[in-house]
Amino acid sequence: MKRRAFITGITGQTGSYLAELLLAKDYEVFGLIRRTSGHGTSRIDAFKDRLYLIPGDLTDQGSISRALKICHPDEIYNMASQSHVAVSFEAPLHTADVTGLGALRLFEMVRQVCPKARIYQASSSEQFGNARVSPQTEETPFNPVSPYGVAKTFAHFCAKVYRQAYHSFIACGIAFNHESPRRGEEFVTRKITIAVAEIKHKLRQELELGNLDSFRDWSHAVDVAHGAWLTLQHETPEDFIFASGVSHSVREFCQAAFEKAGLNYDSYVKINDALMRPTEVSRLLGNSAKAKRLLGWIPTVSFDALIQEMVEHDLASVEHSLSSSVAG
Ligand code: NDP
Ligand code: GDR
Repeated sequence: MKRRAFITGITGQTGSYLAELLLAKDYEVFGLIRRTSGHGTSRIDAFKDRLYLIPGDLTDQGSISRALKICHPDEIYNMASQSHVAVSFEAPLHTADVTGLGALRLFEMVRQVCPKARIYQASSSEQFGNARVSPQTEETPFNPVSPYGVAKTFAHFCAKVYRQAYHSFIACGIAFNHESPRRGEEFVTRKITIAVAEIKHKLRQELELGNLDSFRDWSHAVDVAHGAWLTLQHETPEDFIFASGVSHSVREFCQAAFEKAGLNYDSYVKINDALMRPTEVSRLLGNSAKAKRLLGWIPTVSFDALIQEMVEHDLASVEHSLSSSVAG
């Protein structure tokens, strides 16, 4: 019998890559999908006919329970969240409800409906906040500085409590920033690569950014999706760091992305103070030694190759829309 996986956040960046990976491994893939007024499935449209999509929402406990009863999963990947850190300052209660309580609702419904299922919880390097230790490992204390970071830390500790109290199989992947051509357009890397493509084609003249001097440890979302799957194949539910082990500033990302298109970022980037956050995580660097040792996880895409792929993708999509508008 085929293994069954249930993915929350299947329409998001990492959930969509994970769905493809699981289909390639011959799983039956179910996904929780929430109702929106628009067409929110662009990342999974190419393989949507091979998925089973169940309407629901992490804020609606009944819909989670219903979905679990429909799909009887062996593995559950909780990728859904209000995942934008800056937005979490504007909508802290919503963020707590989806990202924090939403995870707990899922853990509790799984305990009641299908207690043998294995759960992957998408934890985040934002939980470290301004960590006092570098690089960060699974043992580094959490010190979150945003409503998003607090909500993810709440979910992470709930996972731990359910493991201890009920022997639930809930494993947490503490992922550092991961990007791709499917990254949401409001995150800094994608905002930059789209701007590079539009500036190159003279559709605009500048890019407004906030803090250029924060450092992030960037990987490819495909590698993190692979790490999530490996996490649930391990015999015991544990925490694993998924990171590249190299940290770069937003400025360095910007410089490299503009250079890929033969441009100098300094001529186009303007600082807008309104894009600064009330509190900022200034530097993150992850140590994935445990994931490498116990799971055999290896990040396959370098910082440079990631930027190259994103810039090429966004240049191609601008060129495509320009040629369609000429043809039309
Ligand atoms: P995205 O923001 O791209 O995707 C978020 C997903 O959650 C979307 O499918 C979205 O659905 C869904 N979602 C949002 N609110 C709800 C809700 N109330 N009920 C059900 N589904 C909901 O995130 P990523 O794919 O980049 O990240 C995946 C997970 O990993 C997230 O939990 C994120 O917080 C975490 N994470 C991400 C990192 C990164 O760098 N990308 C690093 C560390 C952790 P819709 O399409 O309808 O909006
Ligand atoms: P982050 O990612 O907050 O690390 O959270 P984001 O890309 O939003 O910001 C990275 C850094 O860039 C700075 N920055 C800007 N950010 C955005 N979004 N827009 C701007 O215009 C801008 N200018 C500068 C930010 O201040 C920050 O320092 C991501 C999310 O995917 C989370 O869900 C995930 O948990 C963490 O990564 C790990």
